[in-house]
Amino acid sequence: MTTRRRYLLAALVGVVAAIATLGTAEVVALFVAPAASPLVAVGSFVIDIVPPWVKETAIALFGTGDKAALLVGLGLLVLVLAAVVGALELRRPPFGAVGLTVVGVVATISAGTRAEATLLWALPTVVGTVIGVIVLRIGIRRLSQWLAVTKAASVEARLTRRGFFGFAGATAGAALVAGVAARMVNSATSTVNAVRSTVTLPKPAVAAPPVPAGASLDIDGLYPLVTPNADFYRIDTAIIVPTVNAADWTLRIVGEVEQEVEITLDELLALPLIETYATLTCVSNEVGGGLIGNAKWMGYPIRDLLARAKPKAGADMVLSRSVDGFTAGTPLSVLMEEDRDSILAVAMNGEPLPLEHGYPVRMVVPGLYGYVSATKWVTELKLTRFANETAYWTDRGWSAKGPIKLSSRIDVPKYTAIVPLEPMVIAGVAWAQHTGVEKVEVRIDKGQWMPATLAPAISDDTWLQWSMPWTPGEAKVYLIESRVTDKNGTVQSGERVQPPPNGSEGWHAITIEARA
Ligand SMILES: Nc1nc2c(c(=O)[nH]1)N[C@H]1C(S)=C(S)[C@@H](COP(=O)(O)O)O[C@H]1N2
Ligand SMILES: [Mo]
Repeated sequence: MTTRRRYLLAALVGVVAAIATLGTAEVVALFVAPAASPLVAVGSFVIDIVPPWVKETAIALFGTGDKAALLVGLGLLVLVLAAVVGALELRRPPFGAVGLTVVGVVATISAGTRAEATLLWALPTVVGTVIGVIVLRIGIRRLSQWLAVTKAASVEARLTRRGFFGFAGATAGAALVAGVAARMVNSATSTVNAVRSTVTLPKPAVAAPPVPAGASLDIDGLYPLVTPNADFYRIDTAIIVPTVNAADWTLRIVGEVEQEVEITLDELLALPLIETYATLTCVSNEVGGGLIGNAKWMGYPIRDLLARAKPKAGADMVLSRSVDGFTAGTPLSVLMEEDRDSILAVAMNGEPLPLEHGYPVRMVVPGLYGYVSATKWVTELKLTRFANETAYWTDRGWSAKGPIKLSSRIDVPKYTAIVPLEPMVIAGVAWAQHTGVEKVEVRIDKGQWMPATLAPAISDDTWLQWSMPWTPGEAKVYLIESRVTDKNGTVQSGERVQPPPNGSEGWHAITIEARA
């Protein structure tokens, strides 16, 4: 084989390694952030660092195609670098791999300079580069095995040749398919995020009551009273967060109604919206678990929209459906209650819903577990009957109706903490949505229940924080438990119950050690 041909083949391996790098990075970016893709991050970096005259020339040359031109330019650069890396690896291993690593590090650093970047943003490029190096090493080894066979017509030559092309073809093919698919999802997510960031929310017609003074205790380790969106638990069946084009979004009310109703997002936003705080809880939350969060929601009362559709007598369930096919069955009677803020929410803590939490519209029903009420990316409400229909989780063994069970959690001290023999505070949260918390008690080593001090709740639909001063008397291990009583007088049961089929029960219990 001619030297030229050898290097062309080595360059081909370099290109396959580059495809593997970028394809892998796009797939990892799916799980990190779409803008953490090296293509996007390095492209944005280049736009930021080039001197103004280059930008002006690019715009003069390519007009509005300047971004496309930049991407084509970057693509060509990648091709050339890839070819060089492949050739280098054939001639002087492992310098090709070293070269690829250097390019990866440069791309990682430039991605890290983005304003929104977090440490996680390094992940797509780093993982991509590692995979690229592995592909490069294996590819060049296969090529060398083939090149080492001196008799061109031998069986061995045919086998090693096949091995080489098989590896290169399969790797490039798989990386291309996965990479292109991931790129499409990433760019859809970026587009929807861009649209979301231009949304101006209307002022609510009815603002949420102010958070009472003293509702938020200043205790280290206690979770915030209002959960920041970025920390809010996320539970759904979507492998990829659905991207909904707000301009096309509509909600249809169908089924057993006198009058089918369809509403666009602009129409929904023009209605008098209400703000309300509600603590969402997942039925899968274990005693003491974190699948619970409290936010300020803004939206339109579902009962007012249902009133337009005029549900027929006999309908007792609203089956809500999401763009991704998820369904939840909510009792119609609960949604119609005048004193319950069941809403079609468009905002969470003063921002349009984050994509993961249902952008552009989701349901929020205070007092019911998420799986029977909190449909995200909702597009349809169907009036029907519990006797006729089931929903996503009820088909999988969970109860048809899911009122949230009262519970309490100890956040401070952390379980297994080691504390000094000094005055300290025990603190946590307690909830009994839509009924309200009356009392929280704490007991140590199964002694007397002692009342905790309650911080004021924002409303009966939210959790509240509680605390109790305590001083460990001696150096030993302590068991601390808490229980809540709601305003109906129901006391949280100490009997341990697993989440299926309708929510966990039992007292949260932690052990800590006091040391002299
Ligand atoms: N479309 C859709 N909506 C959904 C779900 C889902 O899987 N798909 N999960 C539900 C469940 S089980 C819960 S607990 C809440 C969680 O809402 P969050 O992710 O905003 O915390 O969403 C509900 N809405
Ligand atoms: Mo859930």
